Amino acid sequence: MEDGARFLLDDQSLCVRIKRARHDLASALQGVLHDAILQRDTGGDVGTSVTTQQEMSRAGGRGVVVAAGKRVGEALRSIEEWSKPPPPASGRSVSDAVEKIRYAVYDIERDLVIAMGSGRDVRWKLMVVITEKLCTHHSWEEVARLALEGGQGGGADCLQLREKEMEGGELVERAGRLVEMARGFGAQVIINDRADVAVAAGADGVHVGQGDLSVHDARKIVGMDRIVGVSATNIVQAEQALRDGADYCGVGPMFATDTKRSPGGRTDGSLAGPGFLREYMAHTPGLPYPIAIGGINAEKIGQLGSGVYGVAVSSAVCGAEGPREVCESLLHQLCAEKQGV
Ligand code: TZP
Ligand code: MG
Repeated sequence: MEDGARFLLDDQSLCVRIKRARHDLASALQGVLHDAILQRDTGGDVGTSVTTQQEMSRAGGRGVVVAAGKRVGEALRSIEEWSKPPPPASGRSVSDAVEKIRYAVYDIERDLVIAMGSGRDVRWKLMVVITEKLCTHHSWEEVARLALEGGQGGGADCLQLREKEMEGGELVERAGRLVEMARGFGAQVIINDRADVAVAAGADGVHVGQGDLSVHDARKIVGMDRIVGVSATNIVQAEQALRDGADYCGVGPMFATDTKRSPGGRTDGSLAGPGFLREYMAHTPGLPYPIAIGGINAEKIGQLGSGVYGVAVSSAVCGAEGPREVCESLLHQLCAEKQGV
């Protein structure tokens, strides 16, 4: 668990809590285990040859940390039981001290597992945000299909369904159709705002904004195996997203856009700009996978610079006469940036 906090998450505060628990345990057992080493007899231990299939493999770093958390809990419980004094019990025992450490470890385990996120691969290059009213030349379904098809280098590897005014029933139905379509292309589907719809439709995850459900609450609904993404407009929000275990961040808005407007008609929030993307990429520790968003089109994508990994685009694809060609151009320029062409 400590290695996970240290090397996978770069999270100093979790490292400190784990180290403290480790030291508290050592002090609680001081004296009790003093001569225990003299009883060691690995060769004569019948338990060493008992193994299970599950312990022979781990699902990545997250699997190691999850298994370690369970193991620590079980080990502490065992120490606690075996160090209980015989009756009549009086005064504080080693067992009481170990129990307190076990409870502290339960909290650490929860915070650590949450901070690790879903562990799903979200390294998308092109997320197309599908909103029906922006689809001016084709139906929303046609736009989604053309975006997924793309050109020679493939198409969108993720679709986000963003329908602010649609009721739950229709949303679930639409999300289900997108999921079915995306599966045929090996692409993923994210639902804007609605964690419940993401689960009901079997989508891959949910995207929340700063004013929506928190990452933690969205995670409670979609579970550890689905993706949770969050918008970040500044570095403070991005650092919070990291602590909350967001799988990716929508980093933006990069450019002025009419797509994200408040009901009053004004553009929401301030412009973050490509400078924020650079700041985000240079941050240590590393922040969640960044998807640049806001006003991105085939003409402007070059202004994002070579640091860009993935982009989310709505109006430039939904409103295009040729959504497929726009996706092709966006992806082509993204790959050219990466290769320094
Ligand atoms: N979040 C930040 S900007 C934005 C969202 C949803 C709008 C993206 O749409 P467009 O049309 O690509 O600017
Ligand atoms: Mg939202």
